[in-house]
Amino acid sequence: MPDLVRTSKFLSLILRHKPERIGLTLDANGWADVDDLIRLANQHGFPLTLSLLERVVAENDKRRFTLSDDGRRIRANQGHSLKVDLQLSPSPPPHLLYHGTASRFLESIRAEGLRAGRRQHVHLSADIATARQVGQRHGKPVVLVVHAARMAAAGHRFYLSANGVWLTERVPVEFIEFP
Ligand code: HQG
Repeated sequence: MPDLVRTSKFLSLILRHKPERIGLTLDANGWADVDDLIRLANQHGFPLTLSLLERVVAENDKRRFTLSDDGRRIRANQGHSLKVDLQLSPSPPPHLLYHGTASRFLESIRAEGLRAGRRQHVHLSADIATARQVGQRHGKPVVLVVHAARMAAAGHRFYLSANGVWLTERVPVEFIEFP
């Protein structure tokens, strides 16, 4: 696996799910100190350098991570299972958004709508192609249409992550259009 991909996967694990794996702590907003991260990663056998980290932030296909303006802190833009407050402001969503899932989940989604599961939010895409790629990770992809503007009118909040993923707490079944 190329270094950048391996580093991106490592950073996703540490900055979204398990910082304790290397003895790191994140602040309430999900930020980690860059020097601590590099030192602890190396202590735990992952060869991380500042230049590798900066390349992952700049070149990552989904722009998964952000460095603070002073370059001293880093966090994941979305996808956390840890309870962190990304301090995103609610944004009015487009009329329609899309959710990529796998066919084997459909029966359960029809019964209970879309749930965040172990993550903090349900992830929605602005375009069908992206949603299809997300669904493909889980099996035979299916793209669901989410009536986002109607949901917002009914009081549901939407957030746009720094890397363009739409987030909401849950999607009740009446707002989902199944293929
Ligand atoms: C499904 C990637 C049964 C849901 C992507 C999904 C995304 C249900 C799976 C980000 C359900 C959760 C997140 C219900 C939802 N019953 N299954 N009621 N409600 N599901 O991985 O959206 O590469 O936690 O459809 O680009 O697939 O990591 O979420 O299939 O933005 O940066 O439960 O991960 O980004 O799977 O993906 P996940 P996701 P990264």
